[in-house]
Amino acid sequence: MALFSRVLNKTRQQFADAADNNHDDFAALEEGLIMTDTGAGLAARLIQEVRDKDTSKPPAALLADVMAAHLRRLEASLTLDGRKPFVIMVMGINGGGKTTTIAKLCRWFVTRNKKVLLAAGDTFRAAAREQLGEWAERLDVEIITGVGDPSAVAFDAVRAGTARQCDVVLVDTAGRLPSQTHLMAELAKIRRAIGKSMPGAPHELLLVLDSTNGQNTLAQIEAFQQVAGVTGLVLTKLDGSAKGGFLLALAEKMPKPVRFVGVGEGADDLEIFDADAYALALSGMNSQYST
Ligand SMILES: Nc1nc2c(ncn2[C@@H]2O[C@H](COP(=O)(O)OP(=O)(O)O)[C@@H](O)[C@H]2O)c(=O)[nH]1
Ligand SMILES: [Mg+2]
Repeated sequence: MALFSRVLNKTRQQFADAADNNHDDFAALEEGLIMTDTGAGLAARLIQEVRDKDTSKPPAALLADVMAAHLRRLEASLTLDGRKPFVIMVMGINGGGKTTTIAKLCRWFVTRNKKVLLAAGDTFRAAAREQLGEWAERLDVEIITGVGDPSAVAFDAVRAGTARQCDVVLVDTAGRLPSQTHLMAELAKIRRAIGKSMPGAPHELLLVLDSTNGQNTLAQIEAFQQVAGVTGLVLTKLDGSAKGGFLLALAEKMPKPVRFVGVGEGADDLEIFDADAYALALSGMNSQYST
């Protein structure tokens, strides 16, 4: 079981400060939820659920149970299902952690004996291509690059991935904001190009969200869903976010599968989302494990 106690330190500190370290008091717990970006309405409902529980457990332990039950709606890991290559298109806003997440996913699959190919689909910036190239070298995998049209790079990469009998093709894309209509429309084009290269692909449309943005990420899900479709989420920078309560809002309003969470800048800093562990860490209930 993933122990999020260390990476959730900022959120837990924020929670404890807002709750005045009084984890036996319902109002204090509610304040803790609000201050970690759960949202006031939802925080009130969660605390009501806790109050309605007829047990002698301490309030914070009850809250951990209630949160875990809600967060379980986000649990759904990624399975390759024998589709070869399994094509993952990675999307998100600038700086959210797309390229780093691709490196982490690459490491994840390589250590599971999968043959991985990277596609440098962020053709806007030369630095982006170089960044992914460096990761490819470090992780010892092949990379398809190109200049100009990202759809062409994605198309070529999927074709190469098929020819080279790769298990996984990871397609990077340039960062874009929901307000940049033409760039958003381009995502649909990249998706179509991948589908032309391999019918049924992409098999996963992965949206990378920066956890330090808290609930602001919810609007991003909606926007990317509309133009390209979203089948899974990666929540990055959980280690630097004090807004870890936003996952509760996510579970309520936009329950997409959280495939992975990013917990640092290294290639190994990727974890599968575990609702129980997350709830325990957030409520401070597993502090006996914290480092
Ligand atoms: N602390 C932390 N930093 C991260 C994480 N993921 C990415 N970063 C950092 O965020 C910055 C932007 O990442 P990058 O992958 O280039 O974002 P992109 O523009 O979406 O491709 C880099 O400095 C990364 O090292 C994470 O999970 N935790
Ligand atoms: Mg990038």
